[in-house]
Parts: sequence; C-alpha cells; structure tokens
Amino acid sequence: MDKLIITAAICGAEVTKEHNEAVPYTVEEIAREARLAYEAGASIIHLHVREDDGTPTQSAKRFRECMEAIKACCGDVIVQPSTGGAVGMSNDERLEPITLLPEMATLDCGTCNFGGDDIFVNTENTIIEFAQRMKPLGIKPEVEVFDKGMIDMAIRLAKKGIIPTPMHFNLVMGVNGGISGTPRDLLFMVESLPAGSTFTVSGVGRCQLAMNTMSILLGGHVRVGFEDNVNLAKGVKAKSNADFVTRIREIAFTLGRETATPSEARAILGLK
Ligand code: KMH
Ligand code: ZN
Repeated sequence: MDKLIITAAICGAEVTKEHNEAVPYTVEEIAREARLAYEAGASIIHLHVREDDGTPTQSAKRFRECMEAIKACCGDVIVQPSTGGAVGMSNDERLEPITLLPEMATLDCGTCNFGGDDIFVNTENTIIEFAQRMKPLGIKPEVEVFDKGMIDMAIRLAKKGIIPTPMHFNLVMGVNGGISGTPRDLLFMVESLPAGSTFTVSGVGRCQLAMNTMSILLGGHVRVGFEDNVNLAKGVKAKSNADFVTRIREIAFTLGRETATPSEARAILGLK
C-alpha cells in the first residue's frame, strides 16, 4: 500500500466559531491552523477562506493572502483550494481561486441536499465548465462525491476526456443529503471506483473516525479537520485541526501505514 496522505480541511465554509472557537477565520488564524496540521503530519491543506467576521468568500485576493501565509510557514505542503465554496455562490465566484494556479482544486461532481433548505448545486454543465477551466491550467481535480451517482458522473465525463485520468476521488460520507457514513456504504463507494483511481475518505461528524480508519485499511487516504467535524469525541471539542491529524496518524502507524510527506503525496497523486 502507498503511504497515507493526510488532508487537513482546516476551515470549511459552514462551520463557525459557535461550533468550535478554534475554527479559523483571519489570515493569521488560517495560517496557524495550517501550520499546526502540517507539523502534525498533513501533506495537503484543503482550503476555504473567510472574511475576518467568518463570512465565507471565494475572493482570489483573500485566497492569495492565505496561500502565501500558508506557504511561508508550511514548507512544501500542497494547498488545495475549494471550488465548492459555500452553498449559494455563483460559479464565477467559486472558480476564483483557480486563477492562482494551485496544484490541485476540488471538482464537485453532483448536486446534493445540504441540510434544511440548502442545496449544493453542481449541474452536469457546471461540472463540465469547472473541469474544462482547470484542465488547461494543469490543475489536478480532486473529484468530490457525496453519493454513488456522482462517481458514475465522473466516470462518464472521464470517458469523454473532460476529466483527466487517473482520477483522485474524495468520498465524502455522511452529509445530510448524501450517502451515509457506514462501513457498508463506504465499501460500496470504493468498489464503484474505476481501476487506477486513488481516493481519500472524509466523514462528516461522528462517522469521521470510523470512515477514516476504514480507508486506511482499504488502501485509501484520509481527510480530517474542522470542515467535517469539530469534536474529538462526544462533548470533547478539538483544540486544533492538529488534534485530528495526530490521532489519525497514530492509528495509521498502528495499522502499518506510514504517513506521506508532501513530496511523497505529489508522487502518489501524479502532481508535477
Ligand atoms: N461547502 C460545501 C458547500 C468543496 O470544497 O469542493 C462544498 C464543499 C466542497 O466544501
Ligand atoms: Zn470543502
């Protein structure tokens, strides 16, 4: 098995300081959380950014400030901006961070209920537009799937040459509106991936630890962090994203998976 790539999703767009005071908003807070996660063993930072008051933004200016601050304190860490942004943002707004030419960015492959009245909209034409904008810039998509049909959509678009192969997936388990975070459903997702793919697994809320651990056993990679979960255990808030990175790194070590450095992650993912 390859070494384990740990992605830290340090900020997200939906979670707030009301959920956990340590959720970062300012450039300084975001850089600090990235540094702590990197020092604990994360090789990818999945990045959303905020205004100082916590409002999610996809502004290229704000992304540039945060990415420069992260690069200044996190060695050669891979920074992977979100093109999902927050529910309700326009496509143009969501695509702003790709103008900064990151090595990777997310490519959400389907529409999904996101709790309450929220719908995270990714029509087929949106997915095609995002993939076609990323491809000539040499940005590797992390294909975000919240349900099994989204894997099928990615496979269809890859067959048409719209999404480059081999694809790297993020199987997001347990979104309120997506596939549930159970071992049966994760196995179903993994078995549905096209041969030659790599994958990481995210679990929302309480299923995070189980989904991450299963992925380690199945040869996948893991995503941890405040975007998906703010509690280490019931009633125990994480003090930093690094708490999640440290815990999953120790579990991986016990299970015989060493952690990939950023340069090893680049080799595994085929990044230049
Ligand atoms: N904030 C969600 C609506 C991504 O980063 O590409 C979308 C999201 C996915 O977080
Ligand atoms: Zn995200």
